[in-house]
Amino acid sequence: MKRKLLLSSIWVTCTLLLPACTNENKSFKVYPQPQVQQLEATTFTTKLPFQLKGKQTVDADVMRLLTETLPISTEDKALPLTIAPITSEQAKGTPELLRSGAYQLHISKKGIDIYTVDDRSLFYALQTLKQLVEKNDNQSLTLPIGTIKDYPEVAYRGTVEGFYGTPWAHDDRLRQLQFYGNLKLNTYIYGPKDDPYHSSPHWRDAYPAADANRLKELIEAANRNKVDFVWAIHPGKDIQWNKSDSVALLNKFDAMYQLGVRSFAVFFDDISGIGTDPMKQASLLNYIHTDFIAQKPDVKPLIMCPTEYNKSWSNPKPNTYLDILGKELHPSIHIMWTGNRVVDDITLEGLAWVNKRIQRPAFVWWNFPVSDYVRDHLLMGASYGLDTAAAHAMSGFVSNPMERAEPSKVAIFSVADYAWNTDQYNPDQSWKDAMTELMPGASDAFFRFCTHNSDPGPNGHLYRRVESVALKPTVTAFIDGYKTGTFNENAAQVLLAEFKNIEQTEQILLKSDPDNFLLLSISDWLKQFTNLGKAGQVAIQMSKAQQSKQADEAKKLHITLKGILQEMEHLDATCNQNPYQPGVKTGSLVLMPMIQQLYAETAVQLYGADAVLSTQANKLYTNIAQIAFQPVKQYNNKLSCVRLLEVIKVPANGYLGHHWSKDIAAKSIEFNLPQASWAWAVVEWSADGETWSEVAHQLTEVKGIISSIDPTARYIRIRNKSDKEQMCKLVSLAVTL
Ligand code: 14T
Repeated sequence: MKRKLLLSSIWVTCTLLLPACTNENKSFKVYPQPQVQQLEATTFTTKLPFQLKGKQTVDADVMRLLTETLPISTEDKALPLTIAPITSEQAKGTPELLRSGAYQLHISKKGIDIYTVDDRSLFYALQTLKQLVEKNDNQSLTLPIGTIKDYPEVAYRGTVEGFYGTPWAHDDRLRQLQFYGNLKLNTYIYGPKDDPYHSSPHWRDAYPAADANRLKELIEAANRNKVDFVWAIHPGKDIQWNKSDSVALLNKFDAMYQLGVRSFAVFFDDISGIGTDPMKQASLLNYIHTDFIAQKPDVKPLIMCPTEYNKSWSNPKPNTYLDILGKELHPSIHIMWTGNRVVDDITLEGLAWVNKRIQRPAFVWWNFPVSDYVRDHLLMGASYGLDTAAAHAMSGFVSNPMERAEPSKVAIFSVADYAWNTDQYNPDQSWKDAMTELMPGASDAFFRFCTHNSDPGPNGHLYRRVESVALKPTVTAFIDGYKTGTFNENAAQVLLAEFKNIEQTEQILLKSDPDNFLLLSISDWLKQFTNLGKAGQVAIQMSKAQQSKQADEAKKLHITLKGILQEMEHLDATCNQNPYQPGVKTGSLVLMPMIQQLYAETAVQLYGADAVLSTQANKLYTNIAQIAFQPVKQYNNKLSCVRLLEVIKVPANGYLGHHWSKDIAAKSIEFNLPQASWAWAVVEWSADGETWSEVAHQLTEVKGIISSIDPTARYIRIRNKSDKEQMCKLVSLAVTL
């Protein structure tokens, strides 16, 4: 109380003319974290406006940001805001201060000095200033005193909209671009796989007028936020390598240039056939470079995504694909790279390996938090697995996000932190900062949600994330106790409290900000999260009843739990019904497995072993390495698998199918393997996995339902009976029990 009074009296006397000083010792947080931040504990408060000095002409975007941040006036008493170029003297010892976007900001009671390299520097200095200025109720401003010296570690930072699935909505993109400007991200690569004018069949054709207008709006929004709008083309599925296609591509680029695009990319990912030829790719790209890019002084260097875009898919032999690109491609052309695998951590060793082959630093395409291979999950976890020593080994760093734009901001926030100030990057701190920034009114609740919605679940990329980390030891202790007949009361209390919080999370978040776009876009997962909280509480109570030999109470709670689990399955079967991984999963790494284990274990104790259906570690029954880790889904009495994007190579005698252990007969098997004909495939069943018989059917293609299956079958498979490798896609393969 005393302190407050004292402060306000100083304030009254000082704010009349001179800026006032207070000693509030607050920490001024700037995102992304500046390279050098030397701010004193003292702040000053002023009612005076600021007057531009030095560089007087600033562009409209900078002016807008400036007037949003400070009152600007030409009155004599106004404090000077001086803008000047960074001098070589200032950059002595820190040549990074001469990079595009670098700035130096100096705040004192006498005024503000900003030193810049280019327009982007000024824009970034003001973004920093905007985060530092505190606007008080009485029109005065409070500012810290000190200096910030800042520059980006990685030259190109941002996102690549490169996922499969519904492209981002126009409004989502506009919000993203503003977000990027705030976070000093300077790159947005436009390449949604499902835009037919980006890829086949229409890459040669001009956009319809309405689409072109929307793109123009996006380009303008990008410019306002000092973001390069990079327009990418994906011609490799049907390119003919003739003059007419080269001209078609240049014409398309020219049309995009007319719309305002000043940065271009060509993607050759996920194609097969003649499009993959590295010599042809290089000569087309060099032609684009010479006849288009180099002709236009305002166009940035070309970016390309290679066909072999990760180590696991690349030919390791010398003088093959990557070496050819390295040798042939004009040195200014950037080459993208996803890491050692399609979806993976980024390591210095991994980059060093590819850089040597492509003879330039790779432009990193980080496949996180993209979820197009696990569409029923949200990837809300921390952005870890990024080598803090790797910045010098990359020319750019862009994240491929989720089909849901708003929740992707959690990861994108950290991508900004990592790419701007790489060696000081702390994934956990950055993750928490993201939550505070994105959900200021309910960051604890948002943290709880993100903590339990991180892991993608089992997937073909073998990419996993930690989830529910803090709670995991408690979960393990509780389950271990339960299995050995001891009830861990302490663990139970901790879990009950957390599940109660989980149950309330949806409500807390929506109450804090009912119209929040991020929350609206994850509403199905928030609902499922509420169910998870309810199920968890009942599961613990049920376990307690069972262990204290209250069988009737345990049975009652077991039925209650069954009801909640059915509700969760219903939501999973009715919401987010995309054709790949339909459904809504939450807490799938730690919390749901715990609940399911308690549910199953209690069922065994109450009703005997036969009550539970278990599958082969929930993986496909297969001997094909490519799909060995594909998860099996179980919904009611149906075992199914996820639809895959890639072509499966089925070797001679290769098979894929299902195995279940419960003593129960299969009612039907349902499957769809396009590009396959019965010429090589045979459907077989077995009781023991050793002796196999053919399942009789009248189908003419590898698609359909077979209902008469021997009741003793516990294995079902489709096998390549030919002596050659065969190709097929996997749309569905399911057994109903
Ligand atoms: F271009 C690449 F760098 C890249 O990553 N391409 C795709 C990308 O668009 C997609 O979002 C990402 C994550 O699923 O992986 C690549 O797409 C794939 C990956 C596969 F393993 C498509 C088929 C695959 F089999």
